[in-house]
Amino acid sequence: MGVSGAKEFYKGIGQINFEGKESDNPLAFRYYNPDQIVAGKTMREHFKFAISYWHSFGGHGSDLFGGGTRSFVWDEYKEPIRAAKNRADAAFEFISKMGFDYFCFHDFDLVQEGETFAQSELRLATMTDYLKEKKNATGIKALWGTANCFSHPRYMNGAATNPDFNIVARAGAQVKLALDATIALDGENFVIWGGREGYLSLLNTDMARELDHMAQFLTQVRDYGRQQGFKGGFLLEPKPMEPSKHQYDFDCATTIGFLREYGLEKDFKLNIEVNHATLAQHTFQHELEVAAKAGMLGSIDANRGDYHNGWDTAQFPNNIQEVTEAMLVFLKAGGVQGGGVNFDAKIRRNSTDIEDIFLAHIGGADIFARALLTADKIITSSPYESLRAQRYSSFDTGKGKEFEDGKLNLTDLYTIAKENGEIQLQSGKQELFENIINRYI
Ligand code: XLS
Ligand code: NI
Repeated sequence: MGVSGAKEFYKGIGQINFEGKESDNPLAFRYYNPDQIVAGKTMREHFKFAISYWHSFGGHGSDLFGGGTRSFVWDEYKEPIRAAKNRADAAFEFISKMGFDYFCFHDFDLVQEGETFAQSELRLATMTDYLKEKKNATGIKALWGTANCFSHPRYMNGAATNPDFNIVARAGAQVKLALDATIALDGENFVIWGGREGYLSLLNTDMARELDHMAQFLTQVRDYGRQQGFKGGFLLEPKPMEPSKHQYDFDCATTIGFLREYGLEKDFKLNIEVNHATLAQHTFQHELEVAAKAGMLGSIDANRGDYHNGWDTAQFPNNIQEVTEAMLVFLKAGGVQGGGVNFDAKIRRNSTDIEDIFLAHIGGADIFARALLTADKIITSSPYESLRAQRYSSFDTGKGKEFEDGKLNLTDLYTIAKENGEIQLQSGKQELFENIINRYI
């Protein structure tokens, strides 16, 4: 089958367009207007929305208690390359119909892993060429690539942190090929998610040695990529647990500390996922803020968790409060550095209509767009910013300013406090801040 994709997979669904918030059409954007300018950039540029290849074209809906509920037309061929090309055709059709510009992939989302390493290498090379043609024909780009170093049984004790060197080497080989594919596809970033880089039990784990190995591994990945001319960002994706009991990239603060300890902070940034943040007992906006402060806000994996479940449900985003607060941080940070917003989200197991995947992405894009518009209004026309600044105004002049400038020692603080006498309480005004957010939503 040619690159143009002779076959139509999403029959009966046309181009998804912006129709405005009064539209009754469920297959239209109500807030996401790609060319609309907000805070100096178009929405398209702010978000760089990406489709995740694995959930959207590989997720059949299986869970711990049952198999898949969706059978994809593009899986009709048993022969792996034919099936993979079919899947790529479906992916590019879907992304084009959504009007998005990007996709994200694992090596073995593109094609089924082979029986041997050599066979996998060949398959991957074939599919990279095929995707390159499709990319050139459509202009749809790779936001990031990554290697799946967690599904195969060989990685049950970890990949880069496996206690068996031969597995570490195998992971290295796999990452090399995934990075080669990403570079060949002009991928803008390379992600590493360490789903099994951690432990199931600390009793059988030499944590210090494993962390050293992980750093050594990432250093070699970085050096190889740069030698091959890769200029994009390397991104670590924090997640505290699942599938491991404990994962080393627990949250943003932990991951930043790790990167700095091993001198990797110049090349690596973070890919922040909403449901991973909440699994770590943080909010999404907290994680964005931590990364932004460190200059490491690289990219976003958009989804949401469930208030009542403690696991990674990876639902499509639809919590306007959460995303609006996140967009406040996003706008103030000047957006993400080099990355975008990848929908690392899956439709529910009982969502089995062909249109459901469209509805999910439309909802996700609309929530981000609406939140961006709201956050921009809050910043530009509400008292939010000035109220917050006001809380710190005692540091703007006088002794407070001297403290910030490092000109006061502990004895100076003692003298000032003694002279001050009793201090008047200053309200935190939390409810006022909350009301302002709600007013603009
Ligand atoms: C899983 C992760 C995964 C990464 C890519 O929890 O979010 O999907 O984004 O390996
Ligand atoms: Ni993710």
